[in-house]
Amino acid sequence: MKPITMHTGSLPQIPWQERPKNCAAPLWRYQDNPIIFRNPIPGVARIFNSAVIPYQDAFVGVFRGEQTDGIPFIYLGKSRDGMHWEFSPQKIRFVDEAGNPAMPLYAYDPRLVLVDDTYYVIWCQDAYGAAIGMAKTKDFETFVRLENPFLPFNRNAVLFPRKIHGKYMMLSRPSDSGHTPFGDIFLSESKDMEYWGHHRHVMGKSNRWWENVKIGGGAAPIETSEGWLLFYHGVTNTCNGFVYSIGGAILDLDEPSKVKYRCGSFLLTPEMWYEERGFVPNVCFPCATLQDADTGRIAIYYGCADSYVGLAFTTAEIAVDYICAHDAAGDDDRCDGKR
Ligand code: BMA
Repeated sequence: MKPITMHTGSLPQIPWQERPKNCAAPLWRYQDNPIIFRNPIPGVARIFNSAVIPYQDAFVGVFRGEQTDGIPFIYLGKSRDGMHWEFSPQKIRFVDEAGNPAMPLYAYDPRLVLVDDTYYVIWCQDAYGAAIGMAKTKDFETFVRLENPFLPFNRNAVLFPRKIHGKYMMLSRPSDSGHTPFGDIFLSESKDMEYWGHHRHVMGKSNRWWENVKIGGGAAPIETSEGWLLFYHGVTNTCNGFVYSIGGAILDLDEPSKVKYRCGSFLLTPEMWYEERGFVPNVCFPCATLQDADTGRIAIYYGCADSYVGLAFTTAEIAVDYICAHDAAGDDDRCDGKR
């Protein structure tokens, strides 16, 4: 195995379970999945596609809560161990810079990323069609809205955890306003977290069955000695609808629009009851990771069948080795994505 290091902090309390004996897969599921079931709080039918982060010796998270009226919003959760969660009964109240309410019409698929000393929440919302919303917080009590970074239609915006060459970096997936039947991952940069430009193509759908319809960024990229380790989702179509699998790629550290390695095989695909059965069957949708640089451990949080939250594990070595060993990156992936 290559000596892969993660340029992230120590997290000795990371949720963890050893790889089962005889497991050849690069990701293995937590044996007590799902960690969040249906009807988690009054008025919320399902929590899934959610993101967590370490905070003050414990964990916090932003959770997609599908209300009983069918409208998704984001709820705050707290946990001591990253597996058992308590949710605020009220949706997160976003405000503007003056402290006035600034709620989106709806909000779903949140990501949560710490850059410098500020936590950013990025989600999908309505802005005359599906688009990206953003807010910042330092204390998980006050959430201040930022300008929407991109024009509609767009989904799956994922912020990098540090600036590169002095610029904030964000992945996104231009789309349509429905159940988008296409989609590639793009990279945009910003000097101030307000104006985004220098858009680059990172990678597109492929001719491999599990990601031949569309792809989208998942968890915030993890900085490793080999490059930015990205867990993303890849989608195929069947006579019974879309199937969402988890894929993996490694992006160039200095120029992340260049893909160094891209795994030709999925890392995880729906096969457990909570992934195959639910409100939308056959969905594994990664939105966050936790990682411990000391041990190389990675815990991946993923939405299951638009109904539950699941946890899967890997290590930096196992994930990077698997992606490199099954590399299928083409010229279109390796180039800088500028045309
Ligand atoms: C996508 C998003 C996700 C969802 C997935 C499967 O378009 O809306 O939130 O998990 O579809 O339904």
